[in-house]
Amino acid sequence: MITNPAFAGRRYAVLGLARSGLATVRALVESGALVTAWDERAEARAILTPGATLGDPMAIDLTGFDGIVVSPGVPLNTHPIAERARKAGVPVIGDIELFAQARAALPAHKVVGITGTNGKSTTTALIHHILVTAGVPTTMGGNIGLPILGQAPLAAGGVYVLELSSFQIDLTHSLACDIAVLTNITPDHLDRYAGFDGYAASKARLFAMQGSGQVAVIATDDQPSADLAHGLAIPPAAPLALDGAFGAKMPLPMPPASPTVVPVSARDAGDQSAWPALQGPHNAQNVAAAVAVARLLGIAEAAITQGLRSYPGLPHRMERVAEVHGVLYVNDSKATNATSAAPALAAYPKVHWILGGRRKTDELDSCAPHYGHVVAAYTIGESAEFYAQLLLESGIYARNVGTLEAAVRAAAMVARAGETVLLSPACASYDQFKDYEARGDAFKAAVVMLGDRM
Ligand code: UMA
Ligand code: ADP
Repeated sequence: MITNPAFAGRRYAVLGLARSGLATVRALVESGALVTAWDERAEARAILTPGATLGDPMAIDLTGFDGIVVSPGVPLNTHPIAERARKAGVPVIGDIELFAQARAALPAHKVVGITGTNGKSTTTALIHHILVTAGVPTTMGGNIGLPILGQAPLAAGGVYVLELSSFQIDLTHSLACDIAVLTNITPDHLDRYAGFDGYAASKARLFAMQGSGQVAVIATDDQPSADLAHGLAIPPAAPLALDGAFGAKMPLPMPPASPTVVPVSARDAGDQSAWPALQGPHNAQNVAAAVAVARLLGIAEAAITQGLRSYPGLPHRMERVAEVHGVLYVNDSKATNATSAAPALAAYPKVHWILGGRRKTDELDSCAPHYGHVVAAYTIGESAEFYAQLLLESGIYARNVGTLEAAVRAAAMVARAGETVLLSPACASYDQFKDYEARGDAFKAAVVMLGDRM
């Protein structure tokens, strides 16, 4: 667990008691802080850590609190806690900000922070794997599912590899990553932001927190990412002189220095044939970013090569589940937007495509170039009818089957040997499942049932 003696005696309210909230409460209590915690779900409140007290930050007096630690899943754009905290003058922060504040008490280390719409987890896990291969003390955490405060502190010389979602960046104010990485920016999470520009600005804050001597590794394959790299690379403008009182020119403070920008591209990755778990153009982008980071950290080329070869892949990302009667079943539940479903469609020539859920956009434009690979589509969840109609209009045989189990059964009835049944939903899971992992597990369970029946 990562603790910080500087937290001792401070008062924190914690809102949200799932993975990140629980780890936060434990780390704060262990650090000697006074913690009042809450979750809207009674069952989450029931497992409160000893040493903390229960209290709803919407109901208690917030005067004197040092921070309100909010889980990334709490929608700050609509939740009234933001306004209540502002009125009380208490900062709203997340567990990553607490980690940033705890860094001073940790042995000498480096932090690599990875953000982007797609490819964050793969790039995070790949960098971590290369570091492990090279024998560097390292741990990974953040949006990848492992709260960072719950991890053991690293020995001197260690590297913390953090996957950071926009939600987590919004709750972070002082994390100056030694290396910050951007994989790409395409539309996502538009329910949480004021349009695409608001979402892109959230990603940009990770780099705004860096300073000189630190490095921004940015994949510049899409325009918004290229624009961000360009903006950082331009040297800060000379401070303007303003007319002060009595007509004197008043110098303004220099803007903070920017990090050094290292642009990378999917085109840099080279021959992918020796890396079984890193196939497809999207993984070329992830490899390019991870290799750039490894080189910046001084990792030997032999360890990088070995790491790329032996990287095992992550569950729920183009995960080969089983082959039943020559039909391959692939779980790509983590493809929660159209841009991330596109490479999965591109990867297989004859696809029975299961998609749908809580949709992020009203189009599937990035998937359209690969419609030639789709034998049939099976739509599920609250967007089932919408996407069935959209695909039918594009000339694809599509059927609203409602649930994931029904989709697996329907696809299994018609799929022929050599074809692929692919769950790559292009949507969030929250309409029918707890999260994308539960959806992927349900897919795998449905495939196992098929195997039993056949
Ligand atoms: N809650 C309230 N009041 C509210 C809203 C929520 O009390 O108004 C409670 C909920 O009941 C729940 C908790 O707050 O108990 C919300 O927790 P959470 O959704 O933040 O769940 P965690 O388990 O803490 O997971 C979070 C990240 N979740 C989200 O960003 C939605 C996890 O990212 C992350 O792995 C974890 O912290 C550890 O750092 C998951 C994710 O889906 C993987 N991320 C999104 C994505 O990748 O697209 C951004
Ligand atoms: P994230 O953590 O950002 O959601 P993951 O590495 O978990 O990203 O990959 C999620 C899905 O996005 C995968 O199923 C894959 O199909 C797709 N994907 C992975 N990397 C990229 C990338 N660089 N660009 C576009 N899509 C990607």
